[in-house]
Amino acid sequence: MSATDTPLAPAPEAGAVMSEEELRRQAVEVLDANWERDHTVPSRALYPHQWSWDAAFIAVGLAHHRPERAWRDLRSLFAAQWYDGRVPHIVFDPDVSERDYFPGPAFWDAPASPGRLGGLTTGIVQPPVHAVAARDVYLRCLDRDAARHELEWLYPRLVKQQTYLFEGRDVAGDGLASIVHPWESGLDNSPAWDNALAAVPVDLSLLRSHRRQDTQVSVHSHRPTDTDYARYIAIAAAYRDGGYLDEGLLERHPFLVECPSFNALLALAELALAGIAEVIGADAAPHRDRAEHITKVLVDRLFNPSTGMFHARDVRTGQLSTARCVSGLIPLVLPGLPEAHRSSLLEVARSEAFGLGGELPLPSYDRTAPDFDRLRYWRGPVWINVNWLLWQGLRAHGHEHEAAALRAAMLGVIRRGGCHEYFDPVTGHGIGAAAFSWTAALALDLMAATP
Ligand code: 2M8
Repeated sequence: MSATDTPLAPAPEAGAVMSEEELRRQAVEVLDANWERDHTVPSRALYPHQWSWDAAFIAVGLAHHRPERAWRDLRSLFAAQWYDGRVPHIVFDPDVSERDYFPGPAFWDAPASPGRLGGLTTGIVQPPVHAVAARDVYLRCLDRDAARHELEWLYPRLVKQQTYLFEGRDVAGDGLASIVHPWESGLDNSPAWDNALAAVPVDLSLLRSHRRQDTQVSVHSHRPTDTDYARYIAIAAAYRDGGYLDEGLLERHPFLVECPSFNALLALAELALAGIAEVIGADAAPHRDRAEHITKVLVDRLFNPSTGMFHARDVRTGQLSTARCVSGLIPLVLPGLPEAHRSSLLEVARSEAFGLGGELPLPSYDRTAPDFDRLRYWRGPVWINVNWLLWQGLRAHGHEHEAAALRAAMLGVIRRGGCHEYFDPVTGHGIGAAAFSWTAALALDLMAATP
């Protein structure tokens, strides 16, 4: 395999722009090629298993193409849910060799029954965007009876997922969920974790005993540094060696952070669950109450009036990060966000740091920061999933004009570069894996929406 995934459709000529029809064909081709038995892989070479939040974004796109696969993907993921409610961040495909992805099942050594229901998995989680996806897929399905049946299967599992997060992971006891690993945020090497990570000792010898696989199939300078990776391995090993238990984490775990994006999505999931509850005849009120409560705590604990946006909080020190990351704008997805906070986030989003309204989608990190890195993964590049979430937020708050501009900017980079994993925030060129599932899926969703 080459350095990145081989594009499936012929790459457009330099400077060429695909028509929406051509993009639709490419997106469908990517999703079909990445379908594996009962789930979609994010990318064949780089990520050959099923990832949790990827599965949700992918389901949103599959709803436009193969709705039965959207439900299948979500079912496969939730079939691997642990008894305590956690939905693992990766469900490993037993047919993929341990050598093809690190850290694989042998490293995670997830407990056998009764700790989990089935399947080889990791023991950490990712942002809970699945209820939002399930509601979206339901709304797209023409066969409402069949879709309601799927929601009836998913609902208790989604509720368990939420309960695990807001009870099991409320490490600080303040009503917000903590992440125990940067991978749980989905924004792996975001500068949001730099302060908290600085306290984790770096043991580079871990990279001799555990060989990185990502840098074999991707460009090293785009991926997290070896220093970061050594820390990732140490933190994951610490959680694993503690039996994946969440009691007493504050006393023993080296990385505990409250992420504004993770918690905003936790609240948004409650709103989606309220909608699902109405469809299947369950009680929607507790979900709305919980969404309101999480939104309030988020505003009280993670908003910094001097930067006008949200920041990650290191639970071990109580300090808010000073980094201005796109995760700090994601609470815009919440319809119940107070007016002052909504307008403050918009101001930051429109500023030079993020450039909402410009030709390119928002970068993952403040463009004006001295350590802004246009190529390195979540430290600058444009990602379609977070922009898609912001687009939803803009629409929820009635900012139709800016939502339309952001939609055009997202489709613009994908039509020029193809369904890449991420995009250069200066040139808009596609980088990372070339046939990346969530970009393909969300492109289908964006094209189906009214501008
Ligand atoms: C990236 O994360 C994985 C670890 O989970 C990796 O770098 O190997 C992130 O972009 C994450 O958000 C995403 O879910 C995953 C698969 O696309 O890749």
